[in-house]
Amino acid sequence: MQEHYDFHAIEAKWQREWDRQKLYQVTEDQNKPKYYCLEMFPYPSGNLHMGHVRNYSIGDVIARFKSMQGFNVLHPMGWDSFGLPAENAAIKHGIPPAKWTLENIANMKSQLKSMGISYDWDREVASCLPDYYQWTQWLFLQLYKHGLAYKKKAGVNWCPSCATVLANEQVVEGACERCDAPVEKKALEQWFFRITDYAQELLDDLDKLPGWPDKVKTMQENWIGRSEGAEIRFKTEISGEDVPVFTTRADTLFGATYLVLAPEHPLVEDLIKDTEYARPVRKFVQSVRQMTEIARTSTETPKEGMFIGAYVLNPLTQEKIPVWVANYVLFEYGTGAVMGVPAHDERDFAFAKKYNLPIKIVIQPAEGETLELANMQDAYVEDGVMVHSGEFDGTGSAEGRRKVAAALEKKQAGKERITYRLRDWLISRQRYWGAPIPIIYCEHCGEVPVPDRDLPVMLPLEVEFKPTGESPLKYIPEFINTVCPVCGQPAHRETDTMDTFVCSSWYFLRYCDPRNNMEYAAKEKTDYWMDVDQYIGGVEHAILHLMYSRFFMKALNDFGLVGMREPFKNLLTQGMVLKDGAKMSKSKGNVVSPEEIIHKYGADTARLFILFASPPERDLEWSDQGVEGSFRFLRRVWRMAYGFVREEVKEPSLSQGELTPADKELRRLLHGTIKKVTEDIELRFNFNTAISAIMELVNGLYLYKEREDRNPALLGEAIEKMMVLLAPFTPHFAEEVWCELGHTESVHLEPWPEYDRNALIAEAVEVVLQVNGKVRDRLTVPSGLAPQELERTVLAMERAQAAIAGKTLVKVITIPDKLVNIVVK
Ligand code: ANZ
Ligand code: ZN
Repeated sequence: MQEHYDFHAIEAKWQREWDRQKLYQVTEDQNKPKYYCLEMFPYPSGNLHMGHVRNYSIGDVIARFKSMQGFNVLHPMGWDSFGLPAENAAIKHGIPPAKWTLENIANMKSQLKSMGISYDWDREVASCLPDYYQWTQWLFLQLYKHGLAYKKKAGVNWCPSCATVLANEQVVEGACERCDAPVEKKALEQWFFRITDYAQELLDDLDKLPGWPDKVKTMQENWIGRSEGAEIRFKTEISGEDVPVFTTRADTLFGATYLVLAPEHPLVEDLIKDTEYARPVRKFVQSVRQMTEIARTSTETPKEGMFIGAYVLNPLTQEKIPVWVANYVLFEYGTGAVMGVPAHDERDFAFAKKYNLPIKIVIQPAEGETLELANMQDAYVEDGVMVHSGEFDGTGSAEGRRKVAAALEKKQAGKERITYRLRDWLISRQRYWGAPIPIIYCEHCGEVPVPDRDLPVMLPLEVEFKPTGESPLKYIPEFINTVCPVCGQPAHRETDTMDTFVCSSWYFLRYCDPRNNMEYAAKEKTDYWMDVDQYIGGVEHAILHLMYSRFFMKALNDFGLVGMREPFKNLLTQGMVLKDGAKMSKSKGNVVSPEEIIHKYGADTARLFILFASPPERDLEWSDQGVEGSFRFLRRVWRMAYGFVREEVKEPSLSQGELTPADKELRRLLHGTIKKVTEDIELRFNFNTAISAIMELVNGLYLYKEREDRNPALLGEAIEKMMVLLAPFTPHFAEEVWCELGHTESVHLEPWPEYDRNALIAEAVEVVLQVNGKVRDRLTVPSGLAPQELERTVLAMERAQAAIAGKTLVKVITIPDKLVNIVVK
């Protein structure tokens, strides 16, 4: 063994060796319990950042620990490698997206390898490669065939100057990120997945995920946005057409003084056609369409609206109320129309004040002051008692909602209804670097799915990015022109590609069977490995990625392709890596590069620091001293091991009977550490406290090592066990020392140590109990108790209590491990 801890040589050597031994390769093994440990696969931006390092270090501890506990652990890695940055790089630097992406993957892979993570690299997948996206396309077709993928016109962000569709992220304060032109909404044919079919189940099943953080479940719940209310159908005064509105407050129906249609509502045009309102309303509608949804729903945005010259009738009172259009009503939510109840809704109140619409109080507080119009400054939005509501007067709000809905239902003018905020998932992108949507358009046969045998629809690699802002696919005749699979006539391909969230909604299934070229994944393999036992990633994916993956799982289960309906049993969302209190980011210039740290201290030090500095869910403050401290700790352990290997003769273990009190104390420390580390990892993922327990063990070992009467066998056993405990955290270091201790098999194949319960119990001794100097009894107590501890222990014992019963305690004299003398009066 070398005196110097040469982490460079050690880490490189073991990485090679593990690769050679295929140490982390797994196959299905029915005789072992499985454990699927998964970290969110990264976008190959080119370089690992500390957030990645943290994510993968956490995952690696769990994977290694579970494997040592005897589980058959699946721990894969891959690349979420379609997406816009590759196209931007192509436009900027003229490098083809495929080349740019594959080079980045190669670079990040070698960085990942230098961290010594226990991935089964044979299962690596890249979503941008045909052997992967073939199955993304196949899954699209499965959804299509089951009616879950469909096309419809939808409003998209449109930059008129670039003549292109923009993603929401590319709209900065209502303007195009690239050219600053104001962004418009434009209706284009788009592809959707019908995730709303699963809205209720996606909500209900959150209750079946006790292993998910509550905050993530709450975010999903809010995103789904279930709202209970009623649909109420007003009728247009002249044509008698139905105008349904969605409301959560059917109890306020008698207070509706106007009705608002979303500007996009098709009825608007019907009602204004050939009237004097046509021109100004169209102009207004146009201006609202240009606003983004965020701007429209923001409380900051002034509410704007316009009377459109038509009236509707209240279904219960037949009262005639005016119809308006306004920016604050969204077409995509509910029915795209609302009844305006200014007295009981904040927005309606502001709107009515602004446009001088009547305000009618129809709910009074159950207790306290009665509302009066004259001094109302705000809407009264609480529940209360219905007034000015005909037969419903005196009814409480909650009951009133049900009764009004029932009355409407009788008249066939409404019913109770549940609405969700969740919308269908818009998956088409007018982009090049994504999985082509496998659809063909034929003049005779219409929309034709590409037959399975013709998959994948290959993404052409030789492309030119023209400054039109449109997808280059539109300019590649060889791509567009094809023949119809049904009639054999010339036809053309869909040029839209899929949202990259589609690729990442099923990658965890592909890992179960990554090289299968007959199926997306064999069911017997997904049956063995799924669900993911532990998923680890950033909270930024708490909504979309996790929701989409859950949707996929449910749909695939309905198609009979997988055996379960939820993909991720347990979820750990790790905190951010901060420097000087702010998130590490290029724009803030406070980035510490993992490569540099690994170069300077080695991967084990980097991992140890990150795992020690804070528990996984919390944010982690970067500290150069902390890194230095972790490095010093490893050197200290190294010196201990080195001293042992050099100086001590290895002897067979001694039997318990021959152990000195110091030996026993060391065993107590060792087994206490095993217990603590095991529980900290297993029950709480508290790697920081697990590591500090190991640090205390090292201190104890140093003290023990100084003793003349030290027992080398015991010391050796403790150092060995410590390497096993360190193996998940600092895998190269532990492996090297383990090897130097004479082992020929990897420490990572070692079973996780069990602690010895008996070793935890302190040894017992007999002490003499005296009362006023006279021997009364002999008592058995744990050895090594300090004087006050001994006093407390003895006084609590029944036999001591009996000896002093009825007397007054004066004082207690103790001699540790020997005697307790109680002085009484
Ligand atoms: C009348 C009313 C009276 C309302 C009242 C509220 C209070 P949540 O809980 O978010 O579902 N609304 C319905 N559809 C809308 C749309 N497309 N765009 C904008 N607003 C819409 O809220 C439902 C309430 O939001 C509905 O209940 C409706 O206003 C409004 F005292 O109807 B309410
Ligand atoms: Zn055809």
